[in-house]
Amino acid sequence: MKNLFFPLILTILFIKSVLTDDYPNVVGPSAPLITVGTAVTGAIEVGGDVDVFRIKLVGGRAYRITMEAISPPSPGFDNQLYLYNSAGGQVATADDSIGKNAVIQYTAPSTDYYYIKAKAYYSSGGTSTGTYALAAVDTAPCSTGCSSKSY
Ligand SMILES: [Ca+2]
Ligand SMILES: [Ca+2]
Repeated sequence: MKNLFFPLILTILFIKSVLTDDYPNVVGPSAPLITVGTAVTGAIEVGGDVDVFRIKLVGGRAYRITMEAISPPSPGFDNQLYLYNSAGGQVATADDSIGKNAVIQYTAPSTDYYYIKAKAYYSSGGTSTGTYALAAVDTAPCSTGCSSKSY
């Protein structure tokens, strides 16, 4: 019986953490709607968690979408952002844009809903959980030290 105890506890902890995930993992209309200019906070509760948000962007406007670790970030919390169009196609991604924080610079080609996926680099054994602030702003160009790539 002893040998079953720890796997059981770990399973219960895992299920509990999955059940308390703050935002859905799926890119689709069920993702909670956030608005440009209003920051939200969330958590990567377990390694491999992703949190998906829905946002309306206006065609021709440039946006800066930032995922920033909330101080103090757990060591190794390396956040990453993905941006998808309304059809679920990936249009931009960012990693290590400012330190370990992710910043996407994106000019929306059309007025539509887009999806933002927040996650952390995940490798088994690594520390990949933490809390973050996520915000999209209609913006001026990124200040120095930013990078992102678009597809
Ligand atoms: Ca989460
Ligand atoms: Ca999630």
